[in-house]
Amino acid sequence: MRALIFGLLFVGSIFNLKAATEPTRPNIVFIFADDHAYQAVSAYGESRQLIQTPNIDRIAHEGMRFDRCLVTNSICGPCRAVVLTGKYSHLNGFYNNTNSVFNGAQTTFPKLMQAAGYQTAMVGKWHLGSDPTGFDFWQIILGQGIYYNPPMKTAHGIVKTSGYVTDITTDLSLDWLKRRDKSRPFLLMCQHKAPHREWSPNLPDLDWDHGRVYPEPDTLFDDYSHRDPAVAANDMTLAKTITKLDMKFVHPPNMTPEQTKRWDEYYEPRNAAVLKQNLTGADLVRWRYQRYMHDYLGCVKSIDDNVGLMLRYLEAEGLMENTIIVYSSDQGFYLGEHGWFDKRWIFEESLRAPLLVRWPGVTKPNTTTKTIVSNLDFAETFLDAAGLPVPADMQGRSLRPVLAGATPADWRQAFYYHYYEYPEPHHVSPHYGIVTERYKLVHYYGTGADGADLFDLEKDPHELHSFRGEPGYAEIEADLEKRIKQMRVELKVPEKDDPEATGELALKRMEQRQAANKKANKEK
Ligand code: SGN
Ligand code: CA
Repeated sequence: MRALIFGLLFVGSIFNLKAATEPTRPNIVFIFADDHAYQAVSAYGESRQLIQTPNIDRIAHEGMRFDRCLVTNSICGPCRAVVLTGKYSHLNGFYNNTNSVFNGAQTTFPKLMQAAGYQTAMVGKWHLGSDPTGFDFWQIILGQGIYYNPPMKTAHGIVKTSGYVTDITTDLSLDWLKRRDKSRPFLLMCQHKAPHREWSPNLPDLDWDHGRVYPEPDTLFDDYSHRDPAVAANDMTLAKTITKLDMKFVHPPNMTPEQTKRWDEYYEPRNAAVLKQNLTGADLVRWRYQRYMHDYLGCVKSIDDNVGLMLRYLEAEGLMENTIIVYSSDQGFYLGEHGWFDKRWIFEESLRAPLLVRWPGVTKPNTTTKTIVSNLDFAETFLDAAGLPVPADMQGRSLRPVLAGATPADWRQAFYYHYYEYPEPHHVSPHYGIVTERYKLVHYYGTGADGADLFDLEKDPHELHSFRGEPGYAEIEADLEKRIKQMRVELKVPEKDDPEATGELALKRMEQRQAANKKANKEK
C-alpha cells in the first residue's frame, strides 16, 4: 500500500510545474535516529559489515560523510538540547535525562527559522521534558516512547497510533510535507525512536537476517585493565546488565493480540532452544551479542527502508536540488565493543555520531572528511544555510565551508567533552576531557574516586590502555591539561557543577517518592 502511494506520487510529480515558484532558500530535512551507531551504517565501512543501509548510504554517496562528528555529552536529551541551541549542556541547562527539563523559552534554531518565514515541523522522539517550541506542527512520542502503537502528544493532546514507530514517524513527516505551503521553504525534523533499547524490530522484519551469525567485535571480552577503575565500574554490559525484555524473553509493551502472535512465532521457538542449552559465562555473552545484533540491526533496517521512502518522496516532488538532507543520530552506541551496549563515555563508539549530509551545489558527491565537527555545529549550519545570522552566544560553527571541501585554517583542532548523568542508569562516572585527532585526556570525577586516563588513538585505536604517566607522555599530558583549562574558560564551563547536573538530585527525589508510595500502599 505504501509503495502504491509513492508510485502515484511520482506520476503526480511529472505534471507538477512549480519550478518557477521554488523557494531559493533551501529546505532542510533532518533525519535523526536514536542510538544509531556509525558501526551500523554501511557507508562507514566498518570491518564487521554488520548491515547494508543503501538508502542512508545514498546520502553519503551524493554528499559528505563525516568521520569525526563528536557529541558534547553522549546521551539523548542533552544531545537534542545541544542540537537545538548550538550550546553545551552547561549553557542550555539540559545536563541529563534524569532530572533536566528543557527551557523552551531559550533561543533555538527552529525558532529563528520559523520567525524568518520557514515552515517548521518536529515529528517523533523529542525527549526534552517540556513541549516543543518553534514548530508550526509537532507530534512526539511520550518520553522514550514505545515501539508498537505508540501514543503520541500534539499541541492538542495525546493521540493514539497504530503500527510500528519508525513507519509512523515517517508517515507523519510525509503527511506534513504533503500539506505544506509550497511557496515557502521548510524545516522538517524527523526524529526516530529506533534503534533505542529495547531494540524491537518491525514485526514483518523479524526474520530479516535469516539467522545470520554476526562477527564479534575485537573487544567483546575487554577486562578493563590498564585504565582507571572508573571504566570498569559502570553497569552497561552484555554480561551483567542486559534484561529479559532486552533479550525478548518478555513481551514489549502495547502489542495487539495479532502483533503478539507474530512476535511469539518468531521468538518463542528460538528462546526455548537457547534455554535448553543452559548457557553461562562467555557462551552466554556470545549468545546475547547475537540476539542483540539481530534486534538492533533489525530496527536499523527499518529506518533505512523509511529513509528510502523519504528520499523517494523528495525526488518525486522535485525537491532534491533545493533540500539539504542530513542523516545523524543523537549519539553513538556500543555494539558489543568493550562488552557494552549503551553510550555516555568519551570513547570513540559513543562519542562519534554518524553524520551524512547531502547539499547539492555546496557539497561534492562521495566526499568524506576527518575534520572534528560536532552536534554543536548543527544549529549554526542550518541558520547559515537559511541566510540567517548566527547568534554570538552559540558555541559551534557553520559546517558550510567543511561541506564545500575547504575547512578553514582556524577550524577547531581540539574538542571539549563533558558527561554528567550519575549514578542512574548505568553508573557511568561523570567525566570531562579533551579530544584531539590523536589523543584524549579524560578526568573522571564525582564518584569519590577521581582519576584520569590518557589515550593515544594512533597506538591504541580501541582505547584499551592509558598512557598516563608512561615514558614519553609527560609533555603530551601537560599540554592537553593546559588546553583543557583554556577550553573550559573559553566555553564558560563553571568551576563547580550545577547541582542539577548529575542525576543525584533526581535519585534522591525518586527514593523519596518510592518511600512515600510504599508507605501509602501499606496504609491501604
Ligand atoms: C533508558 C534505557 C537506558 C538508556 C537510557 C537513556 N533503559 O533508561 O539503557 O541509557 O534510557 O537513553 S531501558 O531499560 O528503559 O531501555 S537515551 O537514548 O534516552 O539517552
Ligand atoms: Ca539516544
